[in-house]
Amino acid sequence: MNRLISSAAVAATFLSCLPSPAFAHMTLEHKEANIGSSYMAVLNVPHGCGDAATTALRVQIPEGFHSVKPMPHAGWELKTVTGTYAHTYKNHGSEVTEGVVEVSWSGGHLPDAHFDQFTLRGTFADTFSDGDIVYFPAVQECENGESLIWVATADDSEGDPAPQVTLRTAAGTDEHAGHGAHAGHDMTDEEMVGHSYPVTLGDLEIRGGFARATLPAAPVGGGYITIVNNGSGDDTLIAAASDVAGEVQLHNMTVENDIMKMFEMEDGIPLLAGETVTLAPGGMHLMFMQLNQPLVEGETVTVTLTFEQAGTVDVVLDIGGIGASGAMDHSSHGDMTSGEHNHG
Ligand SMILES: [Cu+2]
Repeated sequence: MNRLISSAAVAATFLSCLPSPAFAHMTLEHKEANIGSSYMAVLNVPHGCGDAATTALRVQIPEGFHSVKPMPHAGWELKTVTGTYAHTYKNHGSEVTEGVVEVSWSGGHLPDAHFDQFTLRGTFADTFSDGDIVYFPAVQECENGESLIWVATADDSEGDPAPQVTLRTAAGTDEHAGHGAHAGHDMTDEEMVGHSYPVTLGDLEIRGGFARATLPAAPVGGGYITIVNNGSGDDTLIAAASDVAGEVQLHNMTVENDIMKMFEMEDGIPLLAGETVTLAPGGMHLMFMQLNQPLVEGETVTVTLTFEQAGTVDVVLDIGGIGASGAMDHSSHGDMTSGEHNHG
């Protein structure tokens, strides 16, 4: 009944689910940075994929780290992706609304026996709070076609840990402790709530929709929703579709012998009367196959869901960070005491 997904592309994306030997992780050389100051992000690449040499490194720039300039690396092709920031930042008095959101170095050859550092410079916005941890999700590609996916954050155990830096209030500027720290956000209530809204279709209520951002050229992505069946009869989510993907499949994950496997739920997702079903990272998910565009943090993706009984409805999913763990990422805007700036 359930068919294991064997696509190499999918396997590569979820390689990080495999238990890895006690390798050193990709880290940032400088573990702390000052809020409102420039920071030299030096990424340590400690090893290849097994014995295979590293041939590319892609790094996603976290929201709030603006005015980014990468350092070229001899023998590697440097590329950047620019985009609009989720917020407006101040840099030496002028407003910054867009900039580099992703950096890649490719076409190089770093043998497993060697070690290297890749560097970019930027500025942490003064909207951060003392103790915030900021992640630089990264994907390391190797000559054997394998990838190491360094995207896991503190509240999300999927994948290998993303390189991280802890932010500190620069000496002598205590204003960040107060509400003034948020002055740069310019957030309205609507923006905090996000674009995703509950949708009612017959007896079904669909809410909490979000997707995870993908790296450019990533073939697949994941989407998540919560479905409440308020009716007295059972229903089944039987299909999903989206303009951004050639196909959207209904997936689940299981762990067999410590290996996480993903499979298609070919009979659909059962929605029993009176029950709530949550699609969430690590479990059931909407799988965007053959993505024809990257899922960009801060944007939305519309998914058409088809139910056996209730019919068809469109839902809007907010696109969170590459390691987003839920639509609740939005609520953290109002509570900057949470450790992570995950500006959805
Ligand atoms: Cu999947």
